[in-house]
Amino acid sequence: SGEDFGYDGSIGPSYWGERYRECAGKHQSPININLLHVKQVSLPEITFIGFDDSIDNVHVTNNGHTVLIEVMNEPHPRVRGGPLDGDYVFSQMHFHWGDNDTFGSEDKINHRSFPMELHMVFYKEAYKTMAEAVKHSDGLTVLAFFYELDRHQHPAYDDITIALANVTEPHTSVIMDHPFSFLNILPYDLTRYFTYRGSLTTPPCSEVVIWLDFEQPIRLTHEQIEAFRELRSAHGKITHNFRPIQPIGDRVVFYNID
Ligand code: 1SD
Ligand code: ZN
Repeated sequence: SGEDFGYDGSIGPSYWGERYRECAGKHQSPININLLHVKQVSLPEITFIGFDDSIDNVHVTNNGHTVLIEVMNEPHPRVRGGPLDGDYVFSQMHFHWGDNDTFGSEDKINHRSFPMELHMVFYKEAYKTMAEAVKHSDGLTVLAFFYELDRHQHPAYDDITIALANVTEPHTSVIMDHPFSFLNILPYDLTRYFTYRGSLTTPPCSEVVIWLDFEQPIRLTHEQIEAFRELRSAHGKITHNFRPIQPIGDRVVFYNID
């Protein structure tokens, strides 16, 4: 169908540029981060607002490409500081994964893939809406977190796993049974991250994203990651939903450490 994109065959990433001009742009995401080429910086501290709140009425949706976690109640969590100018308001979070645990992340570090990646998407408050923000080069920030394997279950992910089992069919949605806290699902160290200018990793691939890739991975078991691979699109199981890396071109990746 007309608006559709996918990760395989004639609707796969190498064809996105034909229908969506920006997907063939020069500042696309994801990228490989080469640690030999990053520029070390010490940016202002990031402030995470509402990340430790207990949030009710959180919706979990299978949109046919990934699983989206959305906050219905106001005020939404927000971020400021680091490389950001002004406040950015939470829009949604979602995940990218691969067929098995050896790949699935979008960005890579020294060509290393991680089995899964979390994207927390925020729009710049000054632009008022997501629709307006995506028209500006500093319109969005995405906080990206990598996953790695652990033998111990991460208890904060139990509620997500339960929700996943109830949204295996595309275009289905559930409300989480328990309050949800952003901080609980994130790694401990939020001070070390890479940041660069890039794009949405899905069509229309708009070059409007200030990416922040946190260095410390989140640790889940193989079984916890498997739960994501049970989700279905209109074409069958969503076994993988990551875009391959794109040329870095003239861009610089900054590495923030205190
Ligand atoms: O893939 C998501 C897409 O679903 C949508 O959330 C978009 C923001 O409107 O962002 C991309 S991504 O670049 O965060 N992968
Ligand atoms: Zn994403």
